[in-house]
Amino acid sequence: MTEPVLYGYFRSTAAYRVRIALNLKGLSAEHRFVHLRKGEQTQPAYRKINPAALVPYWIDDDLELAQSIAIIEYLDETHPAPPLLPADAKGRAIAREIALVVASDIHPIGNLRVLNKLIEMGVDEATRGAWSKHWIETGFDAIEARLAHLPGPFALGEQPTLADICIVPQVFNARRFGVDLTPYKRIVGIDAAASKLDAFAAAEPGRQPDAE
Ligand SMILES: N[C@@H](CCC(=O)N[C@@H](CS)C(=O)NCC(=O)O)C(=O)O
Repeated sequence: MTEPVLYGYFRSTAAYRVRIALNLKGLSAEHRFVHLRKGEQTQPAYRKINPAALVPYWIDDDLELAQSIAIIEYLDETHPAPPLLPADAKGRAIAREIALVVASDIHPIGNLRVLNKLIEMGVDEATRGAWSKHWIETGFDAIEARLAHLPGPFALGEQPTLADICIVPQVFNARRFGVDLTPYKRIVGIDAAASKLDAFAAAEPGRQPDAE
């Protein structure tokens, strides 16, 4: 079996999720970098690989796959230990609920192509920043309320799950946009607990070979 390939970018929070999952599983991949700020994702060479012009993109002997959540669940099913979802149906549903607040409700609205479109439409930098902050806070409000009823230190207890894999990169992004994290005690607690694990720490954007 040849080594799988993961296309990513150091600051891509969606690729960051997949890096954490790989590390938690102890799996390796060849990391190839797509410079999103330079627009390499929209160039023909990359569009030929992933016509959606986004990272992450996964290639192994059996499958080519876009969408971080699909990639992570595929890794979890093909390499079950340690599990990235709780053993019970209720726990799995809640982990997915939290992951989807990040991946479906927060992330797409602040994605680079959306912000680039706002620039094209004449929206100034301060307004774009306020836009991103607003949607991060809206999503974090929902997650923090949900977490209030769940045991820590991670979203669903002692072991990190898909929920934490999505929360931690979004916290990184929230800090970049200057979101005040004071109201999000559980979210900040998850980030602190995760930073103590090598799997999360090694996936941090600043530690990637393409970091700038
Ligand atoms: N829902 C997708 C989102 C992928 C995505 O939007 N990735 C961003 C980086 S985090 C990207 O490639 N952006 C390039 C652009 O917006 O042009 C996933 O979870 O994989």
